[in-house]
Amino acid sequence: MSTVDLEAKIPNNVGLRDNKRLTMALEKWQPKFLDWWKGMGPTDFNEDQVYLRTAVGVGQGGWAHFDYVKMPDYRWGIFLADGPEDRKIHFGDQLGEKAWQTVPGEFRNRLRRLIVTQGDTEPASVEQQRMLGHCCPSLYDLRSLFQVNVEEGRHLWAMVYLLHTHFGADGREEAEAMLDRHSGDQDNPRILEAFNYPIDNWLDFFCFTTFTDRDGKYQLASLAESSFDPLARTTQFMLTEEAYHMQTGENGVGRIAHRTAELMKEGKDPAQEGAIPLPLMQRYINHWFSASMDLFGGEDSTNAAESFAGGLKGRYREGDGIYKDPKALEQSYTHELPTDDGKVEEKDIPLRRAMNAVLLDAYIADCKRIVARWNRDLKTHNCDFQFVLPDHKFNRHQGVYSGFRFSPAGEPIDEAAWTHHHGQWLPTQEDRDYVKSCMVRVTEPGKFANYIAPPSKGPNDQPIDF
Ligand code: BYC
Repeated sequence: MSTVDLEAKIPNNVGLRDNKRLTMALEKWQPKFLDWWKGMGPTDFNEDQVYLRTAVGVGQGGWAHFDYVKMPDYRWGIFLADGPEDRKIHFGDQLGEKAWQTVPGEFRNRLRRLIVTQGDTEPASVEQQRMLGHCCPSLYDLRSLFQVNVEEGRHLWAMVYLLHTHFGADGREEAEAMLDRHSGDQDNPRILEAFNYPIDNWLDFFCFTTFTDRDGKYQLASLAESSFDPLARTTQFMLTEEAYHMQTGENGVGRIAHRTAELMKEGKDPAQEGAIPLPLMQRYINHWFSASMDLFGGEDSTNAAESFAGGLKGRYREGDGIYKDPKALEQSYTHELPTDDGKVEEKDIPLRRAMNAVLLDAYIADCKRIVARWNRDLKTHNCDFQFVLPDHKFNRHQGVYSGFRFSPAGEPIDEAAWTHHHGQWLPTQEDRDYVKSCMVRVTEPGKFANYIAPPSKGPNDQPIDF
């Protein structure tokens, strides 16, 4: 197992102590990162002591440590998961060859683009969530928010490490640019669309961490298969932290729905109690799920084909040997394609070109399991309402369905039908105003805003009023 240097200014298991040039470059970037955090992160809470988990190692058990820390003093470290010395490439054109420890020239631009795109989402999400602390439904949730935020900061460090180590001067420039772009900025926005959408309230936050962080899981998992070993090992370790973010989302949406169902069971109208009606929640689910599907890119993509062929990005769990053809040259993928006369027809494309769609399918199946769990809980309250994930064609802005209109059930519709109905399918201004009115700030230990049920336990197995 690699040694973790926890005493270093930048905790790491990548041997920074022995690489003075890299250490100097990263130590030059560090104050810029801190300035960004202080300006664009959860700024008003920088003097507070927060009970946070910090990564301190890469072993299976005991990889993290909990303690009180002021967020700007959080020890953002660089960690690579351990891996075999003689790892082999297990998919794509170079199947069976040795995994690369340095970037092959022919893939330099493509790899840099993937790393920059991944890295850009991390600070973007912190920026999107920066005001939520002011209207936290409980101290428990406030802590969770900050946990997610500092770990997204660490994920940025992980990508910056790769850029500084393997991409020379342009890598350093890209690392700076990630602090210059800002979520929602008119002139210099974040790269991917969903990372420019506002997260104004905790329902947005929990839907985002359920659906958008879960895109993160699938993208990181596909990069964790990469033939570029440092990228594979970096993203593998990021996945360890990512699980908590998705749990925060799933539990958060579940707790809001639970509270609404509880009130309904008592014969109360959630809208009169400062709680969130289930149809309104459904519209937020529709919004964040469809926005997150866009993050997979186009379903028919030459970029995806080339990334797969080059061994840069694999399928979900590619290394587990679950796919028949690790070169993906023999099969095709059947798409539903919209036609100009308002219908949908099936078309086969070579599997490699459908790699984004294949990853998206795995993601959708995962999201369905989450929704089924929420629905089971609603049933325990004798609630008839059930959440439904919209069809993959609904409300898409990227890929083969963008520019076409579909209902949540996946039926092609015309513009007039869309205009007439979309207020029933996606959050309206009235919904946003109502949700905003529910966002009361609660900071007494063990107390929760009326729209959300308490969790089953506190952080790190502490009591709920911790
Ligand atoms: N918005 O060939 P196409 C996370 C661009 S989330 C704007 O169809 P491709 C996290 C695309 O860049 C995970 N632009 O798709 C979650 C391309 O532009 P160029 C983040 C978009 O390239 C929560 C053009 O359209 N990680 O970690 O195969 C909190 C044609 O693209 C969008 C990654 O994304 C969009 N939605 O796939 C914190 C992994 N979609 O290059 C963190 C790295 C596509 O022609 N990124 N475009 O100028 C990738 O693997 C790929 O870049 C994508 C796109 C999957 C995003």
